[in-house]
Amino acid sequence: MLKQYTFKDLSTPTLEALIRRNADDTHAIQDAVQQIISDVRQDGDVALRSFASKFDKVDLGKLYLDKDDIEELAMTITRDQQRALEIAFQNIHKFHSSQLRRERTVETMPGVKCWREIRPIERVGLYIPGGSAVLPSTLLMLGVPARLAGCKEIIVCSPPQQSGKINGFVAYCLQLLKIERIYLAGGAQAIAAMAFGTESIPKVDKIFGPGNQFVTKAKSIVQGMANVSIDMPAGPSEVLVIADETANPAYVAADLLAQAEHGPDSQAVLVFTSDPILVAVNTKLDEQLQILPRAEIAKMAIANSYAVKVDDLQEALRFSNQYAPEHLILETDQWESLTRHISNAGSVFLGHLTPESAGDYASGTNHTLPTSGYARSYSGVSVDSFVKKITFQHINTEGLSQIGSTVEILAELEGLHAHKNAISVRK
Ligand code: HSO
Ligand code: ZN
Repeated sequence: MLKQYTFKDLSTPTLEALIRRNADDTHAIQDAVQQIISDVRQDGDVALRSFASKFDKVDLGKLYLDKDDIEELAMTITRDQQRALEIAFQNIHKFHSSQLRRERTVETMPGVKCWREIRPIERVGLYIPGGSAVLPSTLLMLGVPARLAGCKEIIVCSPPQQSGKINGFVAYCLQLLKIERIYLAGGAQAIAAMAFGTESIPKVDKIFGPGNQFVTKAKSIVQGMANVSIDMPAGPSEVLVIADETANPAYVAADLLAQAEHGPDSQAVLVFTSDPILVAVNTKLDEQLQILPRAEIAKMAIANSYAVKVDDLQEALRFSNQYAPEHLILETDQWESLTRHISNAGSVFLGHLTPESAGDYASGTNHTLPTSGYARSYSGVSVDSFVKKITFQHINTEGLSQIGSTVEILAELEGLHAHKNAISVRK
């Protein structure tokens, strides 16, 4: 059963508390992660081996698997499974290919030309979560745009299984992406390794990938220390479903549970327009939970979730825009007229037949998205995340005479005479 609130009865502090998530008020996560980071910085591979034995219950020699191991593991999956991964790969590739557009040169004044050129980030680090669910789909979501961008070195880290290997699905995705090595490191320690480098794992320029609260915290800490940047805070996953009388309660419940099964700290929020919807969704939640293999995890996430009653769809969007969900699903016939009112969301799923699962795996959009309210200011991962755009300019004789006095006056008013002289000396 979802806890229930009514939007118009919420006081400002209650509303703020409701939309706040993963706050780590006690700094428990921060402290644990700081320790892991300093251990990896200090002891490199030795620390990684000891974390693998503590967290992943495996004693590792070599901290990576190469082409031959990957090939062998990839052969363990069925042809149907390979085919499904190939279709997902192709759709993600098709959608992301459209993102690399060249911009035109702009002549801001006669003889003054400015433009931008795209360059790949040279070394990128991709984090593929393991833990209770291994997510080969995440490797496709990060690897495809990294390849399209033309990144020279793609470092992949994922926690090892107890066998000291990775699963066959991840191995097959590595093959699709033509990546020949995977490093066996998980959690905050993998993030620290990619940020600072160890004997085995190269330091990267930018770290990508979703993870639990530890991974997300590690990303935010290292980006301030190691001359490394990150894609975004992509922490525990969340969904907000808006449902009106036209919604099918079984679909709504299924979408909430698809989110809830990710982890106990996931959040699934239902925004509904009349009481019978909530009653029906709660019934379907109970029914579907009974046959869900990950019911225990999903139940914990549902306990960490809630439902909000609104007067109408406009009010639903007011709440949703404040919550800024990672995923937003509009389960209403009215979805078309609503989209222009969406101002904060990572990825949006429209109508009754568009579950988030489609985007999680195979429709083509990226599933690495901002969580915890960061959709207010961040976009999801795309090819853009893997490139820099460098500005260029060229000024000719005419341009210098056009722009010269403007720059001289501005330099003078800022009291920066060397700046002024860099123009004057050329005239
Ligand atoms: N919902 C997750 C992505 C995912 N789901 C991977 C299944 N596998 C974060 O967007
Ligand atoms: Zn998912």
